[in-house]
Amino acid sequence: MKPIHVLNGPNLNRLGTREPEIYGTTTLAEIETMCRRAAGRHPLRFLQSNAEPEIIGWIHEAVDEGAGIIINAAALTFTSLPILDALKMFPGPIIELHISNIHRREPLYHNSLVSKAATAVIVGLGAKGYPLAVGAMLELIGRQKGR
Ligand code: DHK
Repeated sequence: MKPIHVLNGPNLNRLGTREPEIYGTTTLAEIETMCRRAAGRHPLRFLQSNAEPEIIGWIHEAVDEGAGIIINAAALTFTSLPILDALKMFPGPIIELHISNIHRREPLYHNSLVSKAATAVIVGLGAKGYPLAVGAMLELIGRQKGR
């Protein structure tokens, strides 16, 4: 079974203490546990980096061997054309995810480049958005397989 890639961008390794009024107090390790529980027996790669090139490398890895991508590119969502270009190479479903509702925040956070390649977008559900995205991804790849 091809894995689902869950990719996390800059500063998300600080979840738990980072601006809890916006991002809550759930840590990234706890989010990983929630994702693995939601994935059940389906293989899952759960990764975080503060470095754009590393995230691009993982998208390329998913292009070669992944079933689906769930991506919270954090601030790179609004700035990174290289990440958008990499996502455009991915043949499977892509779910863009944000813990906060970016559309209700400062205009800085309104124009997502990732959305231009995403199949679907989840925002504002807090850490719970992650296991929900995994459940949705299992359906999307199941549907894709069943086609
Ligand atoms: C996380 C970040 O780090 C911000 O730069 C985003 C996103 C929002 C989130 O809500 O998960 O814009």
